[in-house]
Amino acid sequence: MQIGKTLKQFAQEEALNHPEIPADIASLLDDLAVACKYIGSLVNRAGLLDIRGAAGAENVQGEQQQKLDVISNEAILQGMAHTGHLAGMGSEEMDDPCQIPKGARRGDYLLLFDPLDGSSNIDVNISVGTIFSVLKAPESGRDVVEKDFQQAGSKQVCAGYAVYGSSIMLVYTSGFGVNGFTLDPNIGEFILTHPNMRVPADSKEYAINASNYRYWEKPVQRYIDELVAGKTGPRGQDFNMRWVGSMVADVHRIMNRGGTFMYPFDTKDAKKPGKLRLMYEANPMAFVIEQAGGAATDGRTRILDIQPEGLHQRVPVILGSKNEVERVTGYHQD
Ligand code: P6P
Repeated sequence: MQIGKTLKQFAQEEALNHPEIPADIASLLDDLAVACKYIGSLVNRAGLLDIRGAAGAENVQGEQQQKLDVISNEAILQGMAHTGHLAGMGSEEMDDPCQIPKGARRGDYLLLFDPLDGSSNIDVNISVGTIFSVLKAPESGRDVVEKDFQQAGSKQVCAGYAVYGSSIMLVYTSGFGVNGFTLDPNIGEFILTHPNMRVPADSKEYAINASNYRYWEKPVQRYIDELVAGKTGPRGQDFNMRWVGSMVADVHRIMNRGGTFMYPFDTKDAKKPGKLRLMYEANPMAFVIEQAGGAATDGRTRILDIQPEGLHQRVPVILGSKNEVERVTGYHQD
């Protein structure tokens, strides 16, 4: 009976084998994992503690904050502020960047995160997650400004997610493949259980909120029409659809068995070209998906090539099995 390789042991070894990975990323991940374990413990007890439901405030996105959104946000801010790794943080739940407190040692990295993605699912016991992205700070030793975060996703040093589901897992990449770790609650460690995760290039499964059909662009309507037509249409085979309403859950399924996740451009709200946020949802998930052999675009442009214009910028997202994502992009070019 073996314990298995812990997240920190794996990340340290990965940095030794790949000098391009900064050595302190292992410790940053290990510190972040503590916050994720704490969040997971609350999510799994939400019904027993008075932490379900709305917090009674809106976040910068204009969305109803759930109590656990606020608690999870605080857990990461407090858990990471004094680690000495960070120059600053950016969160879905906060309008402005978060400074490292006076007296705390500042580090070289910027941490961006969605502390609890899909939180509206908590009250109905559906998987939710934390999404994170690590960038190098342009300068250290000073307060951060929003412009410091506006780096293309291709500049990410590390990115990944924790999924609070039937088990708690943490999946990340530092640019040399993707590896998944399962929390062993008996010892409180994330153990390597899914080495070298890969996304198959082809798949018969797709995820999209089909109720938005009438708001999509024609190329997306065409693509989905063909999937729905199945073997009676030009694709000549049947497809299956899933939509969890929690990006982390849908992406984790794709990381395990392939498929596509789509939140395409829609005309539902002229102010929002897409629902998902570039810096702490699309970019980290695109990095993970690409590192596992998949693809991620906004329908036309590779997500990781998009030059950000703001901390909370939204983008359309089409990601997953490479051949399917490229088909959608091709239809936009027809
Ligand atoms: P809809 C959760 O709010 C989220 O940002 C993603 O996790 C999820 O994929 C999407 O929105 C669900 O959006 O419009 O189907 O509720």
